[in-house]
Amino acid sequence: MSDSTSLTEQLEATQQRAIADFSQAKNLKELDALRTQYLGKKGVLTDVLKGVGRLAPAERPLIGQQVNSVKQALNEALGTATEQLQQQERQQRIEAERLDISLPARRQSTGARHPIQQGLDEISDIFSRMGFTIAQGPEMEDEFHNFDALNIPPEHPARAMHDTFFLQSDDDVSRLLRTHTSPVQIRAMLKHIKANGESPLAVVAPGRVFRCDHDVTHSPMFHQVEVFKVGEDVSMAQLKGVLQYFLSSYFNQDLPIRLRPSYFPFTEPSAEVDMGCVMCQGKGCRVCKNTGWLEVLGSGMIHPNVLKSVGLDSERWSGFAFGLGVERLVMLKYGIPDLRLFFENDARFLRRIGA
Ligand code: 2NM
Repeated sequence: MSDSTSLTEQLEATQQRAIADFSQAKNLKELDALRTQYLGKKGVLTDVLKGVGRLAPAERPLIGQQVNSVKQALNEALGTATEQLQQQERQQRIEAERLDISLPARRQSTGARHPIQQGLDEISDIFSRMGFTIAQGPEMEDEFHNFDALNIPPEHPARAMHDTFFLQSDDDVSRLLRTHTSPVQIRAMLKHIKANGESPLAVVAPGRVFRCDHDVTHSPMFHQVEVFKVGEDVSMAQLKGVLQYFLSSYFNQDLPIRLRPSYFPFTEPSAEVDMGCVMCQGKGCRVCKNTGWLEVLGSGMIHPNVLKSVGLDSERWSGFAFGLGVERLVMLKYGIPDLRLFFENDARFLRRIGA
């Protein structure tokens, strides 16, 4: 057997072995190693080519051609194997990354407004729809806005240490935690008149208030909504109409209301407002102490001194005003038996009422 015959056989054997090896590569990395092993500078094919130098010059071109065709066959086989392995690896990745979209999602806890916030919002919304402007103000007040401007003189019992949280103050003005949201009303009136001059105004002031009082039915921090309207011919009849509409709207039912004479320093005349008992529809029950009526808010015609204190001509302007406790109204709406539930923040309670 001549040298060239033996080289030809070696080349054929190499080609077969290489193609078989390529097709059995398990991944692209292995395939690349095989490519280097056969076609690399120090590879099998180069080794075979080293034998060409020993051939007679006439035999060299033929072997050269064969080497080229083996290279071509090997490259083709490499291409095919590469594609197959790429396809296979893509398939494996898709399998591994597969998501089970039928699996139920983990529940997200969304939270909810506190029942009191919900009450504040609902009540404010009703007045907002009637055309009242929503106003807010500071929880730390001075005596002018919380007391003087509201016709509460310095000797008035509402000013006693007993009721008011007084605060340490840097200047000679004494600071306190507001005992009602009326100071917001005073600020709203002053601001409105400064900007627009004496002119009609209707405001609702929801917010947190503080009184030094703590027992089963009183919390030192609670919530109020106060409402007023000032105009040239604002009457007690309008007051009663607004109250009737508001209470029926909040409790989602037609409710009778009645006004009983009362006293507040900032209104004259003043009236307590009762509504038909929502627990027994007025028939008499434990909640209304068998009267069929529930006392829900205080009201009246704004005292001339209050109008004067913000610079309104009390001969020309009149106004109605009222204030209510949010905790009490929310308790009546949802049949909540104990004030303390609002402040314990037991998630089970909050979830039942909150939205
Ligand atoms: C009440 C009862 C009666 C009231 C008065 C005012 C203001 F600032 F306009 F004069 N705001 N709220 C008022 C009147 C509040 O709460 C029981």
